[in-house]
Amino acid sequence: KSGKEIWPRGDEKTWKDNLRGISNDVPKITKSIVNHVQTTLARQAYNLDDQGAYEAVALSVRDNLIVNWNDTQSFFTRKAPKRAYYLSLEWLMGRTLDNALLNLGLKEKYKTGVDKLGFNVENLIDEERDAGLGNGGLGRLAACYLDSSASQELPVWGYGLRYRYGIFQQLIGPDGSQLEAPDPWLQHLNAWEIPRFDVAYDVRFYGHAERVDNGKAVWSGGQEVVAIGYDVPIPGYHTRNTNNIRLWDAQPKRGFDLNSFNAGDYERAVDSSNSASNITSVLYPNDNHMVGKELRLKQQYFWSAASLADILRRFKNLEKPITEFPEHVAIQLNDTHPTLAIVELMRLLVDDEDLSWEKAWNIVTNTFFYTNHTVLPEALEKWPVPLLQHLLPRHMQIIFDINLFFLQAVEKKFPDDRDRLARMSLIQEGTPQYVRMANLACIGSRKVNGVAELHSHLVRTTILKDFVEFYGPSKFGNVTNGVTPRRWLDQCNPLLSALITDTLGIAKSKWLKDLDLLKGLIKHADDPVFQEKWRTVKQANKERLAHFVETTLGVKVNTKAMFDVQIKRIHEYKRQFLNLLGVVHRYLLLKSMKPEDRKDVNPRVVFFAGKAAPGYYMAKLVIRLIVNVARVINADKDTNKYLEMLFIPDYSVSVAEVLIPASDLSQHISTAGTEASGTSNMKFCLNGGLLLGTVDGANIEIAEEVGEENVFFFGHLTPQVEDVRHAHLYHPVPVEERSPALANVLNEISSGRFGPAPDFEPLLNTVRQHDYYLVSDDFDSYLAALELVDKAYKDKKGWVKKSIITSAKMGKFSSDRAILNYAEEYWNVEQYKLE
Ligand code: T68
Repeated sequence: KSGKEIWPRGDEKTWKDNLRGISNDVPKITKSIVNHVQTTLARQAYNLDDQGAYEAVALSVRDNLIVNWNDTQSFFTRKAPKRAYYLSLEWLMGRTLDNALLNLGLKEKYKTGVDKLGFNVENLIDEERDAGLGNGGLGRLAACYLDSSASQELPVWGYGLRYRYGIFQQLIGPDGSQLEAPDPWLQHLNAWEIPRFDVAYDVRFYGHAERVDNGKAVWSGGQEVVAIGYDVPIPGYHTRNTNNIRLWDAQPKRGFDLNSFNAGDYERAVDSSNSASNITSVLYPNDNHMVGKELRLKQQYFWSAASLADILRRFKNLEKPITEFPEHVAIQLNDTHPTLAIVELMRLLVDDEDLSWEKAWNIVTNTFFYTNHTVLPEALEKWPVPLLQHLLPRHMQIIFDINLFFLQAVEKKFPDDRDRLARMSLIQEGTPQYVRMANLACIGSRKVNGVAELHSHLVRTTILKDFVEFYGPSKFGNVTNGVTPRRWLDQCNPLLSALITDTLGIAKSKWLKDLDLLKGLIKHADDPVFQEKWRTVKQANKERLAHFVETTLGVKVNTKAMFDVQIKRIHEYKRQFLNLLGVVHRYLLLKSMKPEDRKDVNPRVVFFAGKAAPGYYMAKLVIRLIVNVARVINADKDTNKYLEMLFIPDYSVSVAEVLIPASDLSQHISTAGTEASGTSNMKFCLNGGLLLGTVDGANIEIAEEVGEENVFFFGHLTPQVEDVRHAHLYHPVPVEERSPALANVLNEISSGRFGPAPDFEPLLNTVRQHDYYLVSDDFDSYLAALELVDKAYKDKKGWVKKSIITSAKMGKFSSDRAILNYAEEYWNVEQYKLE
């Protein structure tokens, strides 16, 4: 505590002489790789394949990460700064090797070393399986934020679950339907985790809670499950600072269950393992949709409880009074999934630490921060009271108590307003009652934020309107999302990164950490030589994608065509169907043209990729229709020089890394007001792809930055959406009148021209009937926007200029800006340079 290091045991010199540092020259690198081949993997040079070589290289890089990780952790233990914890049920990490090599600054040396051993580093990088512990934007955002916190030298840890099955593998069946296969990613060696069998906490479920005095209770009985920590080191870019994500694995409590053994029921004693380890077996594959499964609630509590126990233990090592907890700890809730952590901290403080309710509530509401990621009603979490009561009886008591005190305060501020009380209550009345997790997260947090300006505005004026009136506006903020330029530019687009470095005339490590420096490209936007270099890079990335498509799908694509890309989870609100209908319209138009007139048409390849939740019927139908339409269009010799369409199966982070740098145009066309932010829109624009989108989410702020003249906007605006929906319901107008062009497209699909028409009718009817997502209302303006795109693309120089300017003005969307915003305005956490 004196600040001086006390050597714990043995001969200090012997220890220090034998501690290893980073393998930072080629001989050390090859030595370490060969060591791992020989001993860790027990393999030999003569039978080593690419997978084995990948594993040895990964283990060697892991050693370096661990050296930095250890130094970082002891540094922060000594400094004892305020720390922030990012609680996310999803971490969509993708691959690690390339990212770690780039962040450590060792890529070139490893390349040379690996070369000497007879392998190619890029091939080895391709051997790695993605860590797919997330569904989409929310999980990938968490991964970008940890990269940024490490790079910006912020003391931030992540907490999550170590699912044994990540997001499913998507296959396309013979009829074009999505099929799902499990992703047993841990059946291969995972070099990127460190098991911590000594970091273990018991987590209780079920049982009964008995109130004692002073509002306290004793919770006992039920089932106990052990949480074991697995640490995933997160290296910062060009810093030794290495942060941590701690993922919990569920294991049965292995004590000696005498009762079962005595009864001679060995099998049952062993069987308890099933239900315990089930908790971390699989990621729920739904995005933006609530599923009320008991196992999901168990996951949420298991993870919240283990993480809080770990955070509290670390705080207690500081030997500070518990009332100072919020001065040392900030906890960020990534959506409402970890909201039970609020209740768990109340339980720990009141029942275990003997604090009064008021003191405990004061600590809690100064510790937590809540980020909302959606305003879609079907995605807002609500848990049945009977289920919570059964699984977590003490927590249900605490929720009722929080609610009672809260509603008393509301009543005081707004007397005799029963409707308001009913809206703000944590409990939604009915049979059964439900607990509204967004309300709980809101009142249990210091601050609440949305993820883009428009979205934060919608949060304040719709789902949390009453809470803004109660607390005042200062509790409700905005932090527009960001993406890490390390992975989403330098790593996925090395050619563009090199061109940028060359053109800016500054070190890569500088602009990658201060992305506003990209503005230096603006003055070159009219330079024909630079334009040609920029165009050449895009072309090379298109060739790389074409090669990927050819080797994985066996399809050749025209790389001279415009590459038009829509890749994201398949969801009705994201309107992949609108894009598809637009493609069919284009196809019909091409078919109706004289062959000689087609020559003036811009050739286009339209790429789709994305997974549908396995139980989401309409989304799966969209995939099936895309695949069926693609088969017809691609086989049509009249038109396939001008129009091709592809569905790339099994979309993932590493597939995105090939698609994004190759896009000329990307589509972000959600119904206005539905996409909270979007983050792939940022990735495309950063890589010089232009944006075709609605006035929604972060599209709006992207346009503000890059200039409206450089994006293609269309469609109804957010304030109009409610009225249009109302009109659909009460004054329906047939689709033939709303959009004849659309009616024609729907009829062609109905005719069976693109496959089994009756199967697609339910999907077509979503547009013909209520059309909740306004596909018919936006169709004509969508076509008009596509025409503007065609016109702009014909002007090759004009297009390249737009591409350069777009990329140059994307500095705002670095996740470094976002994470520093959280650190300063929310957590009060400071940057610390590792000494
Ligand atoms: C996304 N949400 C938003 N949710 O849709 C997107 N949901 O606009 C935003 O950019 C992104 O979050 C980051 O803020 C999701 O990805 C989920 O994946 C999800 C998962 C489980 C339950 C609900």
